[in-house]
Amino acid sequence: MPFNPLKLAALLLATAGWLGAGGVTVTATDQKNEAVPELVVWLDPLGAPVPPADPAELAATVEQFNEEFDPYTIAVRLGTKVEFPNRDDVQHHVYSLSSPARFEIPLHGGDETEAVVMDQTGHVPVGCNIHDWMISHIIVVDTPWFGTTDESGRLALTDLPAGPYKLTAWHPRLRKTDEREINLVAGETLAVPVELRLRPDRRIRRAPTAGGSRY
Ligand SMILES: [Cu+2]
Repeated sequence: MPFNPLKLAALLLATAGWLGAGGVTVTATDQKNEAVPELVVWLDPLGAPVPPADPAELAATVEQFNEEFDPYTIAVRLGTKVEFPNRDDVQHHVYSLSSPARFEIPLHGGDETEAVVMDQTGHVPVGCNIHDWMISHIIVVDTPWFGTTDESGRLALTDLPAGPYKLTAWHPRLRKTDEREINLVAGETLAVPVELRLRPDRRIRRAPTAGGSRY
């Protein structure tokens, strides 16, 4: 039989489709049917191993700017080195008393940076000893598939192997994580509406001189 490159290409495409990737789009709303931004979402494969991490991807940044942390919520993979650059000219004293990561780092400003490696999964709330209103939440997960919802409450994750997953959603105003099982089909994007009951926002408002609140 003569070699037919077109047939080979078709076969490869079919194989890729069979083994191929699916996606998920999360849309998060609260009890007032308003979009929920800054929701941390991650997918753990059920019955399949997670692919090993690329060391180059194990990096994240939580900066201090205008006397706030940015971002407010972030998911990182286990083993990620989180850098804390101080973009302000004032001093910050970044700390966490959490069990996955305990640290305390004085940062004098002018882009001074220190880093902490997140080597345990879980919730790492981060504060500043000097500015009580400053808070950030780092969620350390053992999967490469995670993110946070945008201003419209949406998050799209693509290129996941087809199969079953546990989808977990976390937000500082949730009483407990929201968990559900989903099944991803190759070549399809699954729409997952996530309806949440959020507690009132009890965050201490930031200094009036430093601009508006996020909520
Ligand atoms: Cu501070």
